[in-house]
Amino acid sequence: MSTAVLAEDLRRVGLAAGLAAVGFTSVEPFTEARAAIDDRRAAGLDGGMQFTFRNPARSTEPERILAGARSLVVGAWRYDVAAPASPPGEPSGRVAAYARVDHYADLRQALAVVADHLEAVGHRTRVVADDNALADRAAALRAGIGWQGKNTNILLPGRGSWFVLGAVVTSADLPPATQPVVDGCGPCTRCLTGCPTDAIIAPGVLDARRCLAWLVQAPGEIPREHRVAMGDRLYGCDDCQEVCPPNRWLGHEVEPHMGPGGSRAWVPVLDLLDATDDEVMATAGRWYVPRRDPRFLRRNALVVLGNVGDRADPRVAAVVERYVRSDDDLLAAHAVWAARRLGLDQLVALAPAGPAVDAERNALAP
Ligand code: B12
Ligand code: SF4
Ligand code: SF4
Repeated sequence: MSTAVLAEDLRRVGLAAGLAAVGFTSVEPFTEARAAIDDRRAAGLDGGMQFTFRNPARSTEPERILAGARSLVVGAWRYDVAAPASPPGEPSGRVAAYARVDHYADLRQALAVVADHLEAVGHRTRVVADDNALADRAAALRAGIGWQGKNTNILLPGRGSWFVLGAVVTSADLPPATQPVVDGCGPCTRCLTGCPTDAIIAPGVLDARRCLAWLVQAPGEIPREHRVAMGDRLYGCDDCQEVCPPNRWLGHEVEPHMGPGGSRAWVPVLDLLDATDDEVMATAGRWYVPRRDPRFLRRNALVVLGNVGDRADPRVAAVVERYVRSDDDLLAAHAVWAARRLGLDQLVALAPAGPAVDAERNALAP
C-alpha cells in the first residue's frame, strides 16, 4: 500500500472515530519547542512546572517514544464549551471547559482506533495525548493541524482553539505535511489585553508565574497579587480563548459526540470546603492536583469564596471561620485572606500563628 493511500485511510478512520482533524509529520526533533522550553526555564517563566519542562529533550524527540518510529499521526478532539450560568444563591467555582469531562480519554480512544488500523497492516504504534513524552502543540503545528495563536493555543482554520491534542507515534512512513497553516491572528491582540493577569508577556510567550491556569494547579500559595483576578476560577482558565475572535465567531455550538460537559461547569465551593478528602478528590477526577493532595483544591475554593461569597450568608461565615482556625497554615492563611476580602475582619485574630498566616496578617488588605 502506498504511503499516500495509507495516510488517506488513516485520516478517514480518525475522522470517523470523532477526531476533528488528522495530520501527519515526521519524528524529527522539535528543535524550536526545545529551544523555547529551555529559554523559558532559563528566564524563570516556567514557574516550577514539570510536564514538558522536566526533561525537554525527552518531550521534543519523538523517536524516544517508540524505537524505530518514523511518523506521527496527530489528532485534535473538539470539546464542548457551552455551560449554564452559575447557580444562583450558591457561591460556585468555575471549571474551565477542557476539564469538565475527561476529553483526553475520548481523544485517546479515537487515536487508538487509528493505531489499531496501523497495527492491522503491520506497523507498530504508541498513543500519546497530554503526556510529558511529547510537546503536543509543536506536533500539531508541524502536522498542519492549525496555527499557533498569540495566546499559544493551536487554532484550527475556521474552527478555533477548543481542542485537545494528541498523536499516534508509529513505525509507518507517512507523507508529512509540507505547508504550514497560515497564521490567522493578523494584527489582533485580544488575548494579550484580555488576560486578567497579563500572563501573555509577548505574542506567543506565556509567563506561567502569572497564568491562572497554572496557579490553580501549582503547589504552595496562590500569589496574593493574583487572588482577586482569580475571581471564581476553581480549575483552569479560559479567558484568552473566550476573547479570541475566531472562537467568538463560532459561538458555542455543541457537536453531538461532545457529551454533557456543561453539567460540571460549576462546583459549589461551600460543599467542597465541607467535603471529606475522598469527596474532594472525586470532584477533581483526573484534574492535575499536586501530589493528589485535596488541600490544594480547598485552597482554590477559599480564594473563590473570598471573591464571590456573601458575607451575610451564615454558612459562608461559618466555613471561613472553620478554615481560619485550621492548623494547616496554608489553608488558614487563605481563609484569613478570604475573611478580609469578605469584610469578616473579626475572624482574622482567630488564626493560629504560622509563617503563612503571619505573612497574611501583615499584608495589606486585599
Ligand atoms: C505546560 C502546559 C501548560 C502550562 C503552560 C502553557 C504554555 N503556554 O506554555 C499551563 C499550565 C499554563 C497550561 C495552560 C493551558 N493549557 Co496546557 N499544556 C501544557 C503541556 C503539558 C506542555 C506545553 C509546553 O510544552 N509548553 C512549553 C512552551 C514553550 O510551548 P509553547 O508555548 O507552545 O511554545 C511555542 C510558542 O511560544 C512559539 N512561539 C515562540 N515565539 C512566538 C511568537 C508568536 C507570535 C507565536 C504565535 C508563537 C511563538 O514557539 C514555541 C515552540 O513551538 C501541554 C501538553 C503537552 N504534553 O504538550 C498542554 C497543552 C498545551 N495545554 C492545553 C490546554 C487545553 C491548556 C488550557 C487551555 C487549559 C485551561 N483552560 O486552563 C490552558 C491555556 C493557557 C495558554 N494560553 O497556554 C492543550 C492545548 C490545546 C490547543 N488547542 O492548543 C495541550 C496541548 C494539552 C493537550 N494535549 O491538548 N498548559
Ligand atoms: S489561561 Fe488565563 S491567565 Fe493564563 S494566559 Fe490565558 S487568560 Fe491569562
Ligand atoms: S485573541 Fe487574537 S491574537 Fe490572540 S490567539 Fe485569538 S486571534 Fe490570535
